[in-house]
Amino acid sequence: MNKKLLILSLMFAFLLASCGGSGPSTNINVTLTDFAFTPNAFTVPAGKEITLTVTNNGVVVHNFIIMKLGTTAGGAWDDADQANIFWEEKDIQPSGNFNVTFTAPTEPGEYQIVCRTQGHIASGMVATLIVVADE
Ligand SMILES: [Cu+2]
Repeated sequence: MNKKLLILSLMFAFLLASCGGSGPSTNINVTLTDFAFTPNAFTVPAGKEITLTVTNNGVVVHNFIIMKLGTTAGGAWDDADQANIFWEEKDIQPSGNFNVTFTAPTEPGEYQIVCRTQGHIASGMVATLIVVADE
């Protein structure tokens, strides 16, 4: 009985350890749906090459746009937001699944990620890129 309990608590501790780590990664895996990024926060090391793996499980075209530090696209995408793009992967087709790389911002901070297709920001297609100093 005690042994079983010990094994169970060891398994639980292992589960916690394997799920809990949300340290910076140079890999981002994101699933796009109508209308969300899943997950909706990514932590990456500053200035490193990041591999973005995108799956669009929605039925419409989506975008993955990282805004410059200190800017957001607000409630809806408009032409003025164009100047505030740090990096973007545009026109991601439904059922698309691919990898692309980009260089993470060198300045630590929280960067907004949005989908600029009309109405998608308002529908919730917003995420956060958390850039941390590379140690
Ligand atoms: Cu979208």
